[in-house]
Amino acid sequence: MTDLILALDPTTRTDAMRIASAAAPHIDAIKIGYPLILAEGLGIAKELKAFGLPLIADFKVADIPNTNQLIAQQVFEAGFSGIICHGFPGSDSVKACVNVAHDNGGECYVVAEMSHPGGAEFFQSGTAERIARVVIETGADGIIAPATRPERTRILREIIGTRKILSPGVGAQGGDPDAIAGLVDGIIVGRAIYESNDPGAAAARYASLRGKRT
Ligand code: O7M
Repeated sequence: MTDLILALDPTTRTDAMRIASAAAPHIDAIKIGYPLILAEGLGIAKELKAFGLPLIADFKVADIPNTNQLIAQQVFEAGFSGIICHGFPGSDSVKACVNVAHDNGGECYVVAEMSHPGGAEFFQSGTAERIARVVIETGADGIIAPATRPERTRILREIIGTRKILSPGVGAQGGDPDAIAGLVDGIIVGRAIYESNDPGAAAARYASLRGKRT
């Protein structure tokens, strides 16, 4: 079964906890990043852990290896089970995040290609494919690849084999769960759940649409 990952990007603790609570029975993981953490602080991670779901830190870490390592250490000390970094800084920077993640029993995902229209500008000149190969070289756990362009995600799947693909862009960005769910290990859904009048029902609907990984 393809996982359903909630992108929890509201900017107040009250909204975040209300939405997480309603969605929790229907989702497999929660991803948070700058919107919520800059608004409410890193401590929100420990509160969200109470839902008993894997918690992924989406900081798209993109620095030199030493700084990446320092950031990743803070992430896992805060209670996260996964971290997302960028691949374009190079394999040594990715490896720094992978090492800290694995030392802490966690996972590291690398952004290979982004889902928005501008994501086609730089990632599609061979960069995404090179980043996918960095994932293999560094032992990272998988990639982030676009639900908005299943044809590109299919190409990246051929490079990364059985490593995981988590795929944002379903819902608000127009990605079709039917077109992507069979190709990936997890779909990431944000606004289509957290902006819904009934986030629990919206999460249940995406849970029923995500299908099986083929
Ligand atoms: O469903 P949305 O569009 O409201 O939210 C999508 C989430 O996925 C949001 O948290 C984005 O920051 C994130 N995301 C993308 O939308 N596109 C990408 O290419 C990559 C990510 C992401 O999660 O990167 C790790």
